[in-house]
Amino acid sequence: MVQAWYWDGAAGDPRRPHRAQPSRPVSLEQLRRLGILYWKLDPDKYENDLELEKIRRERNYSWMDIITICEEKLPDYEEKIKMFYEEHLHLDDEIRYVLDGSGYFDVRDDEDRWIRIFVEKGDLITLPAGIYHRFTVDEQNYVKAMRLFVGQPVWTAYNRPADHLEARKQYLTFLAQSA
Ligand code: KMT
Ligand code: NI
Repeated sequence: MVQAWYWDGAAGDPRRPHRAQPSRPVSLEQLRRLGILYWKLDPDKYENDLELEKIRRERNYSWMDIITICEEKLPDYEEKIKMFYEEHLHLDDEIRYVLDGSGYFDVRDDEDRWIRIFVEKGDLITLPAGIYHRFTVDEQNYVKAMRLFVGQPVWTAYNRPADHLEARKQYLTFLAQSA
């Protein structure tokens, strides 16, 4: 089960859990209302997994690669880590399947509060186009993830504010309807 909670808003190392106190957990149902999709899969058989193939076929997640985020393996590590944690949106869904390690996706809820989603080995998560979000590794400093994409990937991140973009407007329309 995916673990998610409201972020505490405290300064300091983003790699720490930053759980609001008292804790305010967030359910899968709440995440779904924000347009976030989640599956739990067996990451040890990702190269030959019918369940994964089915999801990819049904949702047209045709493109994929694998990224390893750790200081030794990722070129320009510090710079990329900083970019991942800048609040931004994309024109397309951000789809990640965690094969090893773990980290945090922070997403804005419908009242602009940060929800922190802990993703670990076996978690496949889709953040909808137009949602403001950011990512950080946790204190393990290590995550290996499959990046999936509908068609040819476009990695452009639009840092906030990006409210003029059509993807943002469409997402806000979606939010209003799903409330
Ligand atoms: C991104 O775009 O934020 C990343 O690829 C990092 C997260 S991968 C679990
Ligand atoms: Ni992103």
